[in-house]
Amino acid sequence: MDILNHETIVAPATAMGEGGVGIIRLSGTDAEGTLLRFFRPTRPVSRLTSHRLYHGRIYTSDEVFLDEVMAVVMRQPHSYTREDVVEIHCHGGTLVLRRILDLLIDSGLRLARPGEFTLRAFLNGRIDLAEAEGVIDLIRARSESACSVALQQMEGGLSRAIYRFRDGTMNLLAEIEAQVDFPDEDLDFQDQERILQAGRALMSEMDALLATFDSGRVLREGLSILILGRPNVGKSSLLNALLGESRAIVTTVPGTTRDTLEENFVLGGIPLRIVDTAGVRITEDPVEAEGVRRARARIPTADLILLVVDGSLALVEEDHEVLSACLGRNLLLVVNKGDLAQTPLSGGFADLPQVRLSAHTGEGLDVLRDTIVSRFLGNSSGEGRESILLSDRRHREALVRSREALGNFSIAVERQAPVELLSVDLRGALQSLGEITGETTPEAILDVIFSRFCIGK
Ligand SMILES: Nc1nc2c(ncn2[C@@H]2O[C@H](COP(=O)(O)OP(=O)(O)OP(=O)(O)O)[C@@H](O)[C@H]2O)c(=O)[nH]1
Ligand SMILES: [Mg+2]
Repeated sequence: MDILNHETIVAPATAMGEGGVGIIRLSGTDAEGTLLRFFRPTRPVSRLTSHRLYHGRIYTSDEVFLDEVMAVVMRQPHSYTREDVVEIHCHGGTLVLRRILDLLIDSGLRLARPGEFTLRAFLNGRIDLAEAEGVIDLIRARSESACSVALQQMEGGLSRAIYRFRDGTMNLLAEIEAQVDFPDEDLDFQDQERILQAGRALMSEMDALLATFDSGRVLREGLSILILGRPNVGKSSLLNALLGESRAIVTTVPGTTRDTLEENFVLGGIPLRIVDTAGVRITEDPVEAEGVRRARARIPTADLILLVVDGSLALVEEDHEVLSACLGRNLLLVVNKGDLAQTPLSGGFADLPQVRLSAHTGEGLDVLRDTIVSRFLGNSSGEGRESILLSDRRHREALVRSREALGNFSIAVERQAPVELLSVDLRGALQSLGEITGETTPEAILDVIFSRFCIGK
């Protein structure tokens, strides 16, 4: 990506499809001039006032009428990109949008790349990188809690924490560098203690933020849950009970489910993808065998496996086979059919973490829901969360590196290493923190981050 280009860009800002209104957005020095070439305000004015919506019509240079629209100019720096931005609010039809877009591109504007408006907002210093990433997370969010996490980040919550770490590290660096002027003197004992204490305080704040990553990741990325078990134990019934609708076919015939079946829903603020599978058994039927293969293939990537058994029957060889296929994975035993007389669990099953329920009556489902949520979020559910969470792997890695550099710094201070060496670790810590907020992020990584955005954002 040519990161410092000043071309004026254009893109649809709303999804291309049918809708009440479709918005086309322009950004750059030619944005207003281009609008004025094709837009005729209903009430002629000598100059458009910034941030005011004008009613009018769009005509091509050959006087072809394209649409009745509302248009607004937002002059820099008070705009999303900090450049001159124009929005044309058209009727929301694919062809209407396409014809106006083509007109603007033919007149010399360039179609924006994914995320290019937000990239410009970042490059022009209106938002930092973590805030820009919050924007895309907000658009992609699949649960209320994921929305809250993204909003926090977009509004600078995470950035403020990172800037606090940066300021703390810079203060340490200033102290150390003041010593460089007196190279023959070591840090005296009092200086050393004070610096160590400040370093420790900083590291424990970092640790506290790092500790939020597991919850943050789960809320942002969601979880994949696999329902596994031998035929007829009630896997599809469990899926239906969790969804509250009759999604999967349930019959008394073992081997009913042939393929994997996926559904999304939200539990305690966590976006979940839950997968029902074919009952695991050895079978001659090629369709069912393929289903079993697909079920097994999901085991390595599931965040949680719900291993379902029929509590009314003694366990059989097939149940043990399923268990051994998911050993070492995050596993929860679901003992189903609790409405029938129960048979005690045997073998290794009795010791597994388990929930007893009835997919028929719904008894025990709440316990299952709570167990799933608390396994991933601890006791606090994701709903109504206000505190700042670290949710992005890239941010976490950078913060871990920064924390390590501070750890090395503390050790070096304790060992009374030469002051010149101490500043190396501190600079490393600052470099890593800057990668989160974008000051020191390599261009190639910026490319990857912004290419995840949609066009027009
Ligand atoms: N009594 C009772 N019967 C249940 C319960 N859950 C499921 N069943 C019955 O068990 C049979 C099998 O249920 P399914 O949900 O199709 O089982 P499955 O594990 O998906 O079976 P396959 O798709 O063949 O692997 C059906 O007759 C269900 O009505 C329950 O909680 N109590
Ligand atoms: Mg089934």
